[in-house]
Parts: sequence; structure tokens; C-alpha cells
Amino acid sequence: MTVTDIQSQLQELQTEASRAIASTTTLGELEQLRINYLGKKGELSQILRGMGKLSAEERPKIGALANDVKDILQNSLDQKLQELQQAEIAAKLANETLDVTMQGVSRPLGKIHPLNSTIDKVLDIFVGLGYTLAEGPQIETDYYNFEALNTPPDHPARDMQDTFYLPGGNLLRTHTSSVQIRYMEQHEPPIRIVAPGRVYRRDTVDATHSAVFHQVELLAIDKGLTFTDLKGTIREFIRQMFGDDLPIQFRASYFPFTEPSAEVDVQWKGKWLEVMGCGMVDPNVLKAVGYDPEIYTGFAAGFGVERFAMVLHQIDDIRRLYNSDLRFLNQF
Ligand code: 2NL
Repeated sequence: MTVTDIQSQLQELQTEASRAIASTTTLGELEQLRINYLGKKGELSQILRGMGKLSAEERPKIGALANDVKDILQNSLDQKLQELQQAEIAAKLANETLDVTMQGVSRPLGKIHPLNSTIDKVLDIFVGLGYTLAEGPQIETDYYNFEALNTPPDHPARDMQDTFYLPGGNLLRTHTSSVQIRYMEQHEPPIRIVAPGRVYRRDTVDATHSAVFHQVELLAIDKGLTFTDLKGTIREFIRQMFGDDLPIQFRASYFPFTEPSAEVDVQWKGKWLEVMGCGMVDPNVLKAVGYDPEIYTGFAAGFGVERFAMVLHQIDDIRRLYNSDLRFLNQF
């Protein structure tokens, strides 16, 4: 090996290594190049091993050149290292960019249907007055829907409500009074219950009638309950329901299951609105569930929830409450 040989080897190494470093694209590759060229067993060391045979004057010359090559390559490696590290950070940042101005994904929230919010409001008021929630089946027997409610088969009041009869003699309940009969059979007085639910009547459907609607009935049985208790309870319910002490009036009426019976009107926006029926529980109903009418008296009332929802929300057609039109429902 002559000095010239080693010199040209070093030049070649520098050229080749510089090119390789320049074209590297990953940190791993770069580290591999460092090991290959400048490592302990790398190419530079191998070339320098040939120096052993050189004379004492020649050696420093090659030593200086080798140091220059080493420095140049080390510099290129350092520079490239920095470049690649910066590129890596830049790529990571670009990848994790969050565009806060981007259009969001809309997640529509469901709402409580106006009919349900009205039922909830009614129930909250009666629960606040000490009433217990009672529920029962929508398919009923003639006994629970009529017979126990002082309405035998030949009773003229049966014409008051056209009933859906099912094959086999059962029927779709026409009121939730049947729930209250079942409850009284199972409990001893005193009782205070509120019975909400879906009821069915063979009505011709129009803006104010539906074959399926929702009713809430309340019932209180105790010793010494009077019509005054009924009036006070209804007055308080109306006050809470309308959020205002509106004028109300009781008009004499008739139901087979109450005696005396009355209809309640509320003065709302200058007009008398009929909102519910009520009365003192007929002694025959008390007897049917095994209560002694000489000891206990009670009052009951019933009303359609759709009516309240329509008045409170100014809804002009009952059918809007059933056809699930979101343009309508989104208003509530
Ligand atoms: C109305 C009138 C009313 C009752 C329901 C009732 C229940 C039992 C005993 C006595 Cl277990 N009465 N309920 C009483 C009077 C009227 O509803 O117009 N409903 C829509």
C-alpha cells in the first residue's frame, strides 16, 4: 500500500459515504451508515490499518487526511441526523393536527314526547299530593271494565262508550278505572292512587277524537272523605297543572261509578274548557271490591291527557300527537 493508494481510498470513501448519507431517508439507515463508515470495524478504520506499513514521514500526512475525512463525514452525519429528526417531528405534528374549524358530526338528541311530558307532569303533581302510581292490563275482562264499576250489561251507560271487543269476550279497556278496581281488590283502605294509561274507544277519528288515547284516573278511599276533599284536590291539581289560579266550576253530571258526579270546567283564555269528570265513588263499586260503604267513602276523577297536552301546547289536532312528524315534535 502506497500513500497515494491510501489517499485515493480515503477520497473514494469520502465521496461514497457523502453520497450515501445525502440519500438516506430514515434514522435507522443513517445509524447503519455511521457504523459502516466510522465504527470501530468500519471502513475508515480498515483503511487506516494499512498505515502500519508507512514510513514515519508519510504517516502524519495520511493521519491528517484521515482526520479530515472523519470530520467531514461526522459533520454530514450530524447534519443529516438533525434534518431527519426535524422531519420526523414535522410529520408527527402534521399527522396529529386537529382542525377545530372542521364541520362537526351532528348527534341529534331525543326528546320527551309532549304526551309523555304531560303525563309526567300530571303524575308528579299527584305523587306530590301523596298518591301512589298504579298500572294494569290494556286487555280487560267485562267484569273489571264494566261490571265492578256498577255498569251491568243492560246498563244504558254502556252506550256512552263504544267498546272494542276481542274474540273470546275480552275487551280493550275503555278507561283505567279497571286498574283501580284491581288495586282495591288487593289493598285495604286508606288508599290514594293515580292510574295513567292507554285506553280505547270506537270513536270516529277527527281533530279531537282518537280511537286510542291516554287517561289518568285518581282514586282516594278513606274514612270521612267528602265532596269538599274532592274539590280541594282538583283545585290544587289545576293550580299546579296550569301554573295559575284559574277559575274553575263544577257542573252536575252523571257517571255510573260515581254518585254524585260532576264535570270540571276551567276558565282558560276567556273560555270555559271541560277538563275532567269526577264524583264520590258509588257505594256499589265499594261493595264490589269488598269495602264497607258504611265505613269508607271516596272520590275519583278521570281525564284525557291529550286534552291537557293540546290546551297547554296550543295543539289544534289530536292526530299530530300520534303521527311522529319530527317537524311537529321538534317544537317541544
Ligand atoms: C271522564 C270521567 C271519571 C272516574 C272516572 C272512577 C274510578 C273508580 C270508581 C269511581 Cl274505581 N270512579 N273513576 C270517576 C268519575 C269520572 O272519568 O270523563 N274520563 C275521561
